[in-house]
Amino acid sequence: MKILHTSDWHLGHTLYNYDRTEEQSDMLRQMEEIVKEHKPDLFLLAGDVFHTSQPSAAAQKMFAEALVSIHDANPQMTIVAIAGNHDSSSKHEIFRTPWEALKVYTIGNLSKEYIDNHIIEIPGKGYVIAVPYAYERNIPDGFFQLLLDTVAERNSENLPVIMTAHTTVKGCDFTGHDNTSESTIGGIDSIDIEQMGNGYDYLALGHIHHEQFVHTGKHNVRYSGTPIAVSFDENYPHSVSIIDIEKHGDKPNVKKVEITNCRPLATLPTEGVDTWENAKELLKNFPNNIPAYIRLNIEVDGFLPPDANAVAQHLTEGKQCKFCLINAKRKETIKGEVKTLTIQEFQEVNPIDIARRYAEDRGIDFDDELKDLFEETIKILTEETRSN
Ligand SMILES: [Mn+2]
Repeated sequence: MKILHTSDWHLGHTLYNYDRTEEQSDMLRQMEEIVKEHKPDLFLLAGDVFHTSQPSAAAQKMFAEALVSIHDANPQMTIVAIAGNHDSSSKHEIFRTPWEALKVYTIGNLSKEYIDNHIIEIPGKGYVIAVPYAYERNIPDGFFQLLLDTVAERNSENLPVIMTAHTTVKGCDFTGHDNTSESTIGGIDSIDIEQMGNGYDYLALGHIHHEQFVHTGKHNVRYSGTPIAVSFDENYPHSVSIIDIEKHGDKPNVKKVEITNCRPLATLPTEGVDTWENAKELLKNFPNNIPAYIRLNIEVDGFLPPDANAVAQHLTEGKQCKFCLINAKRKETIKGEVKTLTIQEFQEVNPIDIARRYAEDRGIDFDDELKDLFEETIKILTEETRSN
């Protein structure tokens, strides 16, 4: 069985108000080409199809058309797409029934009563267990194992068993994600890999944007990562994963197929920080004909000139690149703690750290109990913000 594993398309994403339709369409075209060339039996999209739970009509159209094109590129292939934390679980399932006519399975809701909603059999090829993103407390204990056991009972032919989920597993590399702490990322609690049960041959994960294997000693748990960068800090190569598994119990063979971004996210200078004066030079000298998004990493003594953004914007006029932001770090911040933060710095600080600063400023002891209360509050707020 051959599988194409991808995740976190974030369709409809805008980067500093720039529409990314062109790049996302180009990425989808590459996806189609890869399917044509590799002819997988199964195409897995492990969540975060859209960037928001209220995607625009244009973004939804782009997704629907991409699914049809990807299906047409290899009509006998099964497509499974689960909802991620960015997606609306109920909207993800609206067209579940008509899509099935094209062997496309869109799984958005967690269905405890009817677990067959999560099991897709590909006759003669294998089984897919698809669990969309859900709040951890809504996932019954042993749910993954129950699904795996159900499949094990049916799997008389010893076919490969593939599981897909959108979650954070402990011990991952979070490069490129904002506001991360050891235990949560993007408002999702990290879980131990053991909680995902035993009996799958390959576990295709979504949520973490940096492609990686999760260390289990078996090389069969993997994040495919984003096909194109969602943020400037995702400055690593992007790809989809192609997996080959002969039969149940075999070690999967995994390779990456790189995806290129027709408008890459570039940071100037490429490493470290520079002064505002030097950064202006770098921007001025940036080639006219390279389409890119630009972020400037600047070190400042006090504060940046108030017109810095306008100046940077002006320097890119006539060029194909698009100026996005200045990431200004003050020397004191680089060295250590400061009392006042720039808006930029404020946005980058973890909410818990803001709470700690506030408490310390007022002479309140920010102990573990207070920290837990804050984390709980943030969790509730995050859940409430995610509308279905
Ligand atoms: Mn994502």
